[in-house]
Amino acid sequence: MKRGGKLLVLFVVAMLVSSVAAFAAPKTWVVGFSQIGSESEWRTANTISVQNAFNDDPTFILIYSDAQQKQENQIKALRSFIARRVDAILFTALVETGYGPVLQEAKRARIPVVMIDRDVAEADRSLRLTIMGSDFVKEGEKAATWLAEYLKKKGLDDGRKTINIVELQGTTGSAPAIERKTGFANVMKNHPNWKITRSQTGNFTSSEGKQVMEAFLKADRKIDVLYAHNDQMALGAIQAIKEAGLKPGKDIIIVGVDAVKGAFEAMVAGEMNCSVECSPLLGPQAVQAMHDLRDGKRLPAKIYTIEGIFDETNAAQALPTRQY
Ligand code: GYE
Repeated sequence: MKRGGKLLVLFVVAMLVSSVAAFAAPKTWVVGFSQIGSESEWRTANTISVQNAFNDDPTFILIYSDAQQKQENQIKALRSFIARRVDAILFTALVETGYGPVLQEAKRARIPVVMIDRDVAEADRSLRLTIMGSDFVKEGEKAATWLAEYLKKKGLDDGRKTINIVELQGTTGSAPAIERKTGFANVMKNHPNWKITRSQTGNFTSSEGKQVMEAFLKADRKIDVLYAHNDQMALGAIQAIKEAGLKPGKDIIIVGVDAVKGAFEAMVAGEMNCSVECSPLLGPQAVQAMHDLRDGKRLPAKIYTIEGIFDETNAAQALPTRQY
């Protein structure tokens, strides 16, 4: 072949290769992420997990917005994502209700909304595509089931004597607070001698957990068990219990949720008894869901995280391998 002919063939091949590559390369997607704040170790780990996962994938640009525990800030953030015409929205709902209108706006703008961690209420679920995260009802059930076994093992529950339980609830109206309460109550039905003597929100924070526990202890020291909807509140409550001159983990059995490092340390120190795992490391599955969406795949209605449970018997062994 003449030199000119060879060059032409090479040129055509190069054009073909580059157009195939252009066709195969995914379009860069801009994803708006509306996070609720930084109320707990869990939340911090969750934010970092999502940011890292998106940073590691050059085909996505993540716009992060922190609502600082205010629903109106979240609604504003969602509206600004819609105005910027982002390709998709990742959304953690502070509370379950009140987002209907803004979700309608996203739907009208044809921007898919993927929930992460906290879902909206049933009535608004047709306005979002899917939810990825934990089964909070199951977590509440696991906490109560662990308690039943522990009381039995220690010979502390004869089925007749009243077991006085105080409950520190998460943020009022949030999915994990509602469902962790429901899950615990489901198992309590089998234990008519268990009684929730006091139940109040500590907003998922350590400082409010401490304050509310102080108030509980002032009102009445007959407390056998503390069930906290997250470890952060349990850790605050441990301080209050110590300051009241009682031994956390001994005088009062303490069950939390999340399995964050602080809870492991408290369990190893004998000051907390159990923590039900709730993984905040949702970043990789969020990126996966966005890939699937971009590729036109159908997402499942719910993407559950697989989780365990830890107590005094296995906390020390697991602690060195914990990532959050
Ligand atoms: O348990 C708590 C956080 O929504 C599952 O929020 C999350 C909860 C988590 O503040 O620590």
